[in-house]
Amino acid sequence: MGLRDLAAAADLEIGASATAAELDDASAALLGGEFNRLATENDLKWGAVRPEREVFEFDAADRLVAFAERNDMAVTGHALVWHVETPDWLRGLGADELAAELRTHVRRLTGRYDGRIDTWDVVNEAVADDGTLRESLWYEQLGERYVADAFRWAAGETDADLFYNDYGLPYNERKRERVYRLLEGLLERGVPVDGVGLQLHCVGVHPTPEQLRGTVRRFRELGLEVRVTELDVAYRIGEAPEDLAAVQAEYYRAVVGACLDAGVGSVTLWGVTDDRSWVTSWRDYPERYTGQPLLFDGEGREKPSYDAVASVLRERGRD
Ligand code: 9MR
Repeated sequence: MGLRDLAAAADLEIGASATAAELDDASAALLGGEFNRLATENDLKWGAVRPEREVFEFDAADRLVAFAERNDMAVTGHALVWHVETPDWLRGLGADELAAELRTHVRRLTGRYDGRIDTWDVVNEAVADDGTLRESLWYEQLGERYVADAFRWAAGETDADLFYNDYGLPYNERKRERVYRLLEGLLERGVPVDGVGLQLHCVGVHPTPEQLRGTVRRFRELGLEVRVTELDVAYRIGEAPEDLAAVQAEYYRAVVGACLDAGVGSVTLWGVTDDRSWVTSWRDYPERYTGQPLLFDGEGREKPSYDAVASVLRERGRD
């Protein structure tokens, strides 16, 4: 039995991110066979969809969504507002024009895929590591209101679940509490937020199962759904265990177990095979970090981490 069937029996969704370019790779069979959620890793970012002000480029995202439908996978659209991947032409705009472009963008994307993309990362990484609102193009020009506006505009066009997505929340208390207050404020004002996504790039910092459970509990106090949206596991060189594959597998087991304990209903890996992971193209790799952060190696072979995830799902699955 593959991961998606084991996960379903444990009441968990198991996802992976992908780009349209990977649909031509051998790993596409793993994506469709092992996972039941697909997150659009790059193809719905501003830089991909809006290379020019007048251009909307949907071919790649359309291919991903069609692939997901053929393989009976749910789709997460990632991401409507982020401080990265903002095309240069956005920088020349004044506040009113920028707000109008954001509104057009959010409405166009959510409307186009209504009924096909069931979850959107509406706002990604709006809070900085020091617990202040991140000084992005969006914040500097539009102020905090861009966050509420983006959720409201999305809700106007789609029935999809609307998520706030961020990294570092289980171990960075200042950031977590600022995100909590941000979301609490939005909910008090009736802004349509459905959930919070914990990215969980465990690259160097590995939150404990207790930190993870505590963070899930904290956000569930707000009545929000909590998902793990971008999971991968790497180590700082120098701190990396000798038996990397075995230690990584144990950590995966602990994380997925903690998710199930805490009532997380959806866990998404940030990629399928190690060779295509963002970690292997990251500027600090390979000087500072080990690679191989995922469940399948570059040849598409199942790693000990795959077996660990499968076994924890099997243990928790219904009879
Ligand atoms: O994995 C993504 C990589 O291929 C892109 O080059 C990069 C910049 O767009 O974004 C990576 O994904 C990021 C995600 O969109 C937001 N959270 C952090 C992810 C890893 O950097």
